[in-house]
Amino acid sequence: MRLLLVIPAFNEQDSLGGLLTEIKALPAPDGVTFDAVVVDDGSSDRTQEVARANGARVLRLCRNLGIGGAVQAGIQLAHREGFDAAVQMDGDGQHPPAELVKLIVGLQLPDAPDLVVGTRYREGKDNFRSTAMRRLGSWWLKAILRITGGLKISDPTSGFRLYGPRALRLFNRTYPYDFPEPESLAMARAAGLTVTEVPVMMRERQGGQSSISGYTSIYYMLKVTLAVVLAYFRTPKRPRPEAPDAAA
Ligand SMILES: Nc1nc2c(ncn2[C@@H]2O[C@H](COP(=O)(O)OP(=O)(O)OP(=O)(O)O)[C@@H](O)[C@H]2O)c(=O)[nH]1
Ligand SMILES: [Mg+2]
Repeated sequence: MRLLLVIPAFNEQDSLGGLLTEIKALPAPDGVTFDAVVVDDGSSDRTQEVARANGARVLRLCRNLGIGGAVQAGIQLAHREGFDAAVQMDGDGQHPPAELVKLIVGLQLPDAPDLVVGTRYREGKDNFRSTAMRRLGSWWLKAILRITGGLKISDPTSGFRLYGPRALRLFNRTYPYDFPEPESLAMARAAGLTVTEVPVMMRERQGGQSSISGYTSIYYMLKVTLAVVLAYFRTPKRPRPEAPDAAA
């Protein structure tokens, strides 16, 4: 199985080197080979140089497309070059490469899910501290996804995710522009894809600055809520089989 690691990075010069070093040191699981691509669309720091210096392939877009455009560019690359799957992971180091294997494991099962979300909230004890506002936002999105699409995902904003072949085909064509994670889950559901989750460890961003703060988070909640509800109306009204838990 050929896997492409898609790493969106916007001004992540402080974290990217460490992340890519960890990826290089990672033993590939049996039957899996992986390549990494850093998608940089207009960083004003040394993100691109750091990526190249650490041996990563760099997809440099001519203008800033936001996180959704960056991720979709990586997905389109995976699709065009015939990769079997892609894993999205943040360039800020929040997603430990050692956890990757937990996402991959389900793909090799006969009833492989189309999309596997790494969740930070299902490790028994919570392995990740986030602010009360973010937790509230996550709770709300979780509820909306459940009510509208019947999706049971405990970490709807997680950007640590695996896209199988059908998800690559879908998101090659269309992917949300900004704050894409919850909306893309609703889109996957609407398109009849199976979505599952596995518990993973996450950590704090290793440097740089978050793209979500202050007023953007209010816009985020409104926009994503509307988008998820609208995706529901596009959903064909027929029952869908549940995906097996990839951790099982
Ligand atoms: N290429 C590209 N990457 C982006 C853009 N916006 C954000 N990213 C990257 O997408 C990843 C996720 O963005 P973050 O700002 O860390 O969002 P987050 O992880 O939800 O927020 P924190 O928990 O505060 O880190 C990071 O690696 C960013 O560098 C963008 O416009 N273009
Ligand atoms: Mg982050």
